[in-house]
Amino acid sequence: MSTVQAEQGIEDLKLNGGAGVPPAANGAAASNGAGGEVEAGDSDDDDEGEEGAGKQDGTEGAAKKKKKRKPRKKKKAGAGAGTGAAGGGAKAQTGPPRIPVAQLFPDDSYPVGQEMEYQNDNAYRTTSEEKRHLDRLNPDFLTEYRQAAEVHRQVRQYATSVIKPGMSLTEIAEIIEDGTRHLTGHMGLEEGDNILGGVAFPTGLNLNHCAAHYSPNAGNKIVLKHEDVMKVDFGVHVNGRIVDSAFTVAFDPQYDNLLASVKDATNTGIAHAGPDARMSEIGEAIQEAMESYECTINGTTYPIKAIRNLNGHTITQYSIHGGSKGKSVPIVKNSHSTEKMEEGETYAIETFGSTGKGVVRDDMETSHYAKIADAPKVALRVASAKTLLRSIDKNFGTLPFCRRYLDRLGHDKYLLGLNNLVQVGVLRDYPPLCDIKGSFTAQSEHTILLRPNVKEVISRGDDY
Ligand code: HZT
Ligand code: MN
Ligand code: MN
Repeated sequence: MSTVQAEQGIEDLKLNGGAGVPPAANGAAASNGAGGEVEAGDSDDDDEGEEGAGKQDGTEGAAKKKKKRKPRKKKKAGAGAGTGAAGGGAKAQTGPPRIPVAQLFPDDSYPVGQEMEYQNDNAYRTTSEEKRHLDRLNPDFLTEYRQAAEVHRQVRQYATSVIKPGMSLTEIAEIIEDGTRHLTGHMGLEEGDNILGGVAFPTGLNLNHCAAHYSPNAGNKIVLKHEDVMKVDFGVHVNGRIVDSAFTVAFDPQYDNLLASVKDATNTGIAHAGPDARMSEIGEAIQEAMESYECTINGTTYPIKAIRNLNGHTITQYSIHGGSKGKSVPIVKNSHSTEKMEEGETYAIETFGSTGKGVVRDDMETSHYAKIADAPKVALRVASAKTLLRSIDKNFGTLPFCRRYLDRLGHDKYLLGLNNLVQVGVLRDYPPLCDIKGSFTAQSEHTILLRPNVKEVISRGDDY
């Protein structure tokens, strides 16, 4: 048990307390069922960062001017109302989180995410009887997504409250993963349990110039420092319905604008998403929002660049990247993509900002792996590879996993077998992705559902 857990013991935490409505949730209504919708054209205070990154209408004072590098068009489609998810009436969770959300929300009454009306060409969808009918056909998968999202909110609320300089990355990852296991009710130690629900992919804990896919392996002694900027990216699934959402933690206020830039960029991407939306236009809007910020760190002012080789992505059941026909959501313009979004799809809208080159490359030791869904069946000649693959099939299927999850299942000396599975094309490795040393990166990510008549930001909370 971690020091933090030992010190805190099990005490009641009031979840998502009603008072904590963030600026982004101005005008927010309740989350369950009615309410939560954004009025068409309600761009009031839409999607600005919590630190008051300033509006683009020329009303901001001189004090705020330094925060933005250049003005940008005021947005029309609001990512306006927050959800206040799990607000009034929700029963208390413990700290650390240990009560399955199924117990806290009887009869599958999980909070609805942030529902946003479609805009412009798609405005008809809001009232279309046909679209509203289609929307009623799908209650199971919606309930599963909402349950997974509620677990994500409760776990991140606890994690955010306890993450402090001095904690090891291993401790932080275990807090998040153990919280996810308890709240989904899937501890993942029995055959097949992980497939029913639980941890959807390894917890990414990416420091400073590293943007994605870093998770500690066994023996990792890295300790979080006051001056670190850490991207926390974790996934929760219920019956393969994956909620993929990430935020950035920093203790030094010098990073405030960097953090605000990615929140703004992600909310801009969400606002532009919808059936028939062009990927190229979403990428352009995201980049414009992100690159309107700059950030001064230790006396040097950096433009914030959108990381051009990182993307959002579709999500399908049990597939974090939407399988072989998966689509990418660019975060810069000039992406040659001619693709469009379509009704019924699920997207992870994620954006990354950097003070460095704005490009990532593979760096450091790999922790993340996943089966290649359409991999050819090959005869395995390494005994440990066979054993390992049987276990991967039973415990993860096509969900990504990391070395610590193999350790936890009791595997030992598996590295040769693991590398063999990568080498023969059964597994894909996902090495950490980092910008240049000395740079700082931030990330913001939400999962959204393009329902027939409304888009639902399933992972929205009163935090982000
Ligand atoms: C891969 C492995 C994992 C998907 C994005 C991502 C974390 O960069 C198409 C576009 C978990 C997720 C993924 F273990 N990746 N979201 N959250 N990483 S990705 C990708 O490989 S595939 C982007
Ligand atoms: Mn993610
Ligand atoms: Mn993602």
